Amino acid sequence: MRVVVAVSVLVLAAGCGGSASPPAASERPSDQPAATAPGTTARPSGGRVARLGRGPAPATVATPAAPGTIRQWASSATATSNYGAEPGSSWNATSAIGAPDVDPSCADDPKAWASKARDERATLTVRFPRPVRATELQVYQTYNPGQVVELALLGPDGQRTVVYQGAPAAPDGCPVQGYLKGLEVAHPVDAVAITVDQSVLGTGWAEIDAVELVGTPVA
Ligand SMILES: [Ca+2]
Repeated sequence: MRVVVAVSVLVLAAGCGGSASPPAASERPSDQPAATAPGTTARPSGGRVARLGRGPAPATVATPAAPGTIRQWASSATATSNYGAEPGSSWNATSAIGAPDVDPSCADDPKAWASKARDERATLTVRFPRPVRATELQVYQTYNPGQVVELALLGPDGQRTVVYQGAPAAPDGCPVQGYLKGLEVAHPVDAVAITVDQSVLGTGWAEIDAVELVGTPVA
């Protein structure tokens, strides 16, 4: 694995709104309250990975891509663990496909991915239509954020580059857009693996609404 990464990672917090929608089963993710406690962001492990900090307001994230780059939402998704087992079902990995449909709400919402258990470590892998030289990544965390512990960029030929590692840490507010900018990865990227560790904070399900990849298309 050849790794070249120059990153600044930021976690940005927006206002918390909305509450969980209906369902009743006691097992569902809504058993857990939204994370509200302020806290510092995670620290990187190793020198080559990202630095976490506070970011600008969400509105600034919607800026157009730089000339020559494209912005894409995930077009398919799988996970090592899913609250909803079948693709298309509530809280299945497929809930992370496409543009955000939970954000800007902070809510326990079946339109975001959640793992089967509320206290496990699990990985969501999202794929994108076009391989790019990745420059930027956005991860929309819409319930109990701050539990992403690893971000890896994957290439079409099996490449894998870890661009962020850090311990869980409760952020200032919810939802949170975790983002990486200034990425420099030595291979094309067409997928991202997002690992959450829900065994530390005790806040329950970390739900991911959407993932956006920015970069220059690879011919
Ligand atoms: Ca979604």
